[in-house]
Amino acid sequence: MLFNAPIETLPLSKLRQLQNKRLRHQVAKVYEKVPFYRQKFDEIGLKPSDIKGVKDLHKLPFTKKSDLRDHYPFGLFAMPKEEIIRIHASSGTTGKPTIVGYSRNDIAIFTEVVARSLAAAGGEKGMTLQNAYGYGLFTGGLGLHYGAEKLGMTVVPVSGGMTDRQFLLMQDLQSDMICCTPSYAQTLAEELGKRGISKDFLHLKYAVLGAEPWAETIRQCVETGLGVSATNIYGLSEIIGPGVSQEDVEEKGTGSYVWEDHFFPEIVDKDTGEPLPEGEFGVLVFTTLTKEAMPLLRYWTNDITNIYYDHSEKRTHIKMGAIRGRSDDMLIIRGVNLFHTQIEDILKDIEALSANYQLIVSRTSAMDDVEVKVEIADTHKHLSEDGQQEVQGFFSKKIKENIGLSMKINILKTGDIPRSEGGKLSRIVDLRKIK
Ligand code: DLL
Repeated sequence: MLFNAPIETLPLSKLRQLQNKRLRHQVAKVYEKVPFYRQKFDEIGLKPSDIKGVKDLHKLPFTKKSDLRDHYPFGLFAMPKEEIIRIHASSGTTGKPTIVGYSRNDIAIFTEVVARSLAAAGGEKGMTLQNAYGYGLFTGGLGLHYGAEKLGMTVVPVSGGMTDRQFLLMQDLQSDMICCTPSYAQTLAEELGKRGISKDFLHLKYAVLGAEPWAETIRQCVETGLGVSATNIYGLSEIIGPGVSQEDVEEKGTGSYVWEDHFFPEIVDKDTGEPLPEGEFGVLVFTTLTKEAMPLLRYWTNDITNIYYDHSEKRTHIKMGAIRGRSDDMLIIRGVNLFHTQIEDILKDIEALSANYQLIVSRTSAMDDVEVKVEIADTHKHLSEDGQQEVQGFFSKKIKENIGLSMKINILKTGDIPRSEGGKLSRIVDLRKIK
């Protein structure tokens, strides 16, 4: 179903006109309001009036996650604090999160794009949505919540985890749609079977899955296990949250529509930054066209995919393929973004442990597991068993508190983490295969 047919089917020439107008306005505004951008423009001798439309985007510099970090927390905001009505956050490369802010109008846009997404996924007014994305600083919970309400769905804000509760509510409230990470949907599918609950007792028809990479085998497992039709929802906090793009339930496997009247996508070469032709794989870059509180020009997502028009009858907007990987070392563990530097940040305050560590990521059943191998500090090499247990417990608690994930800790003797030939210690060993 189309939530906003006039926009979703706007002829491409009209869509371009709208994007060009919005871009000119956005560029002028960031130049005026955000010293970071003004300085960047001035450095390369670029004037806002040089940007006439999206064909001039390549003239603009990229914005990267490190720029957000360097201007933490509010340095890239284009509005005074009184106009900001909500804050969300995602993981940063250091212990500090990446902060994003929304004006009242930004929240209205967020709500609109999620409503469009849920309608494309099969949602309709009157249906019940079980929202199993985490509520809080993560954009998933509240993002889906507001969009579903706008569409007229009955939202059950159960948040993530608590599998028994999920099944109870699903049956008693007759939820029509569930949204959660694909790995959690897979867990639900497997647990349902284990508990001997027949999917005939469920009323579920649709699942809206995102926040981490997934692929066709997971789709099959979830669809068969829960008796649903599962579609992809993509997004990132810096651009708005979930609802940057969404797959249509009747066009599964052909890519996700990017709501390009608000978020203009480009694909660029990961090494040179040069724009790539339609269909080629590279780094996905977004320019926000309407964001007020924290507008971003050419934001480098680090996600690798491609974009293409498939000239489907339904909508005119461009589609993006599934995310094939990332061009940085961000891991996504059970939907939570993780940089290994966050572990480093915790480690540097624990005297008994050295800075030699390695994260081993694996997937048993549907869930991701992380083991942290860390070598004991030279100064503590004679630490007793009990002492080591205590350090292990403390480290594990700090990880849970700061990152929100439980990890297995393994303390080793100096030199016990294998080095490669050059003596290099790989920080990440990712044993997961996402098919
Ligand atoms: O994950 C927003 C979201 C919430 C999307 C709920 C979908 C559903 P962040 O925490 O900022 O935002 O993480 C953004 O997650 O750059 C991708 O690497 C990854 N990601 C998000 N959706 C997908 C997806 C939310 N459908 C980062 N497929 C992005 C693959 C995804 N990766």
